[in-house]
Amino acid sequence: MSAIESVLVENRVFPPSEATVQAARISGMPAYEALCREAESDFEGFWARLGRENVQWTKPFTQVLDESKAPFYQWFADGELNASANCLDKHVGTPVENKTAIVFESDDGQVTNVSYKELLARVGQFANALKAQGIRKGDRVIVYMPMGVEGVVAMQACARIGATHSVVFGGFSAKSIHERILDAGAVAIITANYQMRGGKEMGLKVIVDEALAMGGCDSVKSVLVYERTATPCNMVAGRDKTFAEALKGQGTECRPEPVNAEHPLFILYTSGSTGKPKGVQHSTGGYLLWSKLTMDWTFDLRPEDLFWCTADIGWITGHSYVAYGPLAAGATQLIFEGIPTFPHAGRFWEMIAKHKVSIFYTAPTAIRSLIKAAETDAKVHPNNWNLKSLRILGTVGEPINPEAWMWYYRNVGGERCPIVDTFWQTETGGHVITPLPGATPLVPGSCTLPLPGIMAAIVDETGKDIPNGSGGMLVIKRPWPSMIRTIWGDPERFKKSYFPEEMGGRLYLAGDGAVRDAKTGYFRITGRIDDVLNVSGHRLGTMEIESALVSKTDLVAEAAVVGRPDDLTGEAVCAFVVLKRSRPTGEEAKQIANELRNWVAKEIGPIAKPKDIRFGDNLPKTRSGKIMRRLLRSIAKGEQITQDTTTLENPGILDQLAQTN
Ligand code: 6R9
Repeated sequence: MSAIESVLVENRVFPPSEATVQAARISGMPAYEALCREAESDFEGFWARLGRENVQWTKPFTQVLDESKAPFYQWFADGELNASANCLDKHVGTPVENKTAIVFESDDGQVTNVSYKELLARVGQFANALKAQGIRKGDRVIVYMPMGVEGVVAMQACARIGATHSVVFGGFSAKSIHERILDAGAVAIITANYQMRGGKEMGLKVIVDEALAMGGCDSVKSVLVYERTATPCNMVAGRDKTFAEALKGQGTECRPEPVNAEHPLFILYTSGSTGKPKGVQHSTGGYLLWSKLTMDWTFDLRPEDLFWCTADIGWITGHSYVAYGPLAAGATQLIFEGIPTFPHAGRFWEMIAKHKVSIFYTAPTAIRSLIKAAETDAKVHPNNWNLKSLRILGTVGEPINPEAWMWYYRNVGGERCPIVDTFWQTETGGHVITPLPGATPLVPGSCTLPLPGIMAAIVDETGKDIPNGSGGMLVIKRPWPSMIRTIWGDPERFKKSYFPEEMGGRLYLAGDGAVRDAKTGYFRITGRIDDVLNVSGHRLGTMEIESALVSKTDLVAEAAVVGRPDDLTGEAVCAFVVLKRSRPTGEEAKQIANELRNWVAKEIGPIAKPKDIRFGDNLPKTRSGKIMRRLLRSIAKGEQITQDTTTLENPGILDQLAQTN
């Protein structure tokens, strides 16, 4: 049974225990419903109240929502604040000041604690170093860093001086960095000499050098290099400085630069349905409000919690629930440098026990791979560790299949901890549809109900509501503070991608299919409806991988990429390739397939490597020359073709492509 089919027949319900309800911030469904009613009856009043209660403004806002330039919505537009001050300075003089902000565990298991006070000093000093490099409010700075305190310091320091950061995940290639430097017009890059993952030292600076050598990067004036390891790396005189050099002589006090609520806090690139990644631009005020408030609501954060979000700062989850949300909420959080399987696949459980983690937030793909590991090696099963400190579990990034949900619930949460299956996107800035641990009865595989103020719905392609029980497209009908503001440098694409005219131009189109339960109204996400794949919780555009393949011009004539279901990674990348030479078979096909995989890894990053590569003399096309992707999807799944193929230019090609190479 497919994951989606098994979700559709799911009927187990897990209500929160009475004790959990009693102790929760949002206590029981009536409290949730009251908040929803408040948002419905006085939308602006609701958000104004939350904006005042959760954010410190250097200049209070008087406007709440400005729709005059819709769909370019503005929130709290005349207010001023600083995001870093809201994460750090705010706690000075409160009990949080001396509390541990970050417990860092390195790849090799060394632990360092950083208090809020120390973090503030480090961010201040780094902010001064950035200013000394000539970096100013409004400048764009690329951050290409390993997981660790320094990455968070770099992001916070940018925010402190009003520079807009654009974090690039450490697994992305030189080409990807190059694209982002050009698109963002970055003036500086913050990176590390190496990163440590699974006991291996991997070069980061070398990839930055390669990106800068690709040309057109004159905007980049400086590169700051964190020396994560003692191994030297290439340094370019006049351009590159180590952190130690840059920080030398800099004081730890740096006045946070007040910025307008709509000032771009960051740009984060994500895959869309064309070849070019989209620079999702976020605001400061609305974004910060939601990352802080969802810490309180979705994770029901308490002062004594130890919060652990396993996401890398290179993804939106690492922005909202590592770099900003936990700090704004005054939490103590664990940051982990390494990978879940090193030195053994029980590392996560071991770390939860060692640090007494109480809130654990990870991706379904990690859970599935750890289930597999525990099934083959009893020594890494979670039951080898004491996980009693856990109070709340969460998932993010992709639909979780009920089997994995049940395993997580039983074996990690001891049937005691609510699981918050949080649906959201780079574009939404924070959670939008999710259970509340002290209110929502849970159904495995369902992200349940929208957060108060989030007007989620399911509609057809004209924007008309679809009754519960039938599938359609997920939309959000009203703006919300942490929503994407635009695509950096491409407002037209923003409008077309997210507020299509065919639907009236005012509904936010998420790009996911969904269905609501006929009785409960619970949402179930059925997956992307555009050309975006979700592989291990990472978004990949099929067009992006196709462009990477055809850019190997000496070999590839044509390529089409589709997804197919995969037990471990959710979806897997499947590429159909026509070569410029004759179609290879046997060993030779394997060898060329490997060559192409490595090529894609170099062009985009290892996460984009196609799992399957099939070669054909041609691709199935309509007479007008359109590639029939739905047929390719069926072939990729190994299904019998039952669709009508009479409009195909070359029906014979299907048999050839169906043969595995
Ligand atoms: C936060 C994040 C967004 C896409 C989204 C959807 C999928 C995320 C999900 C989920 C089902 C969940 N997705 N959370 N699908 N249930 N709880 O992952 O952002 O990288 O932009 O990906 O991920 O398809 O559209 P991002």
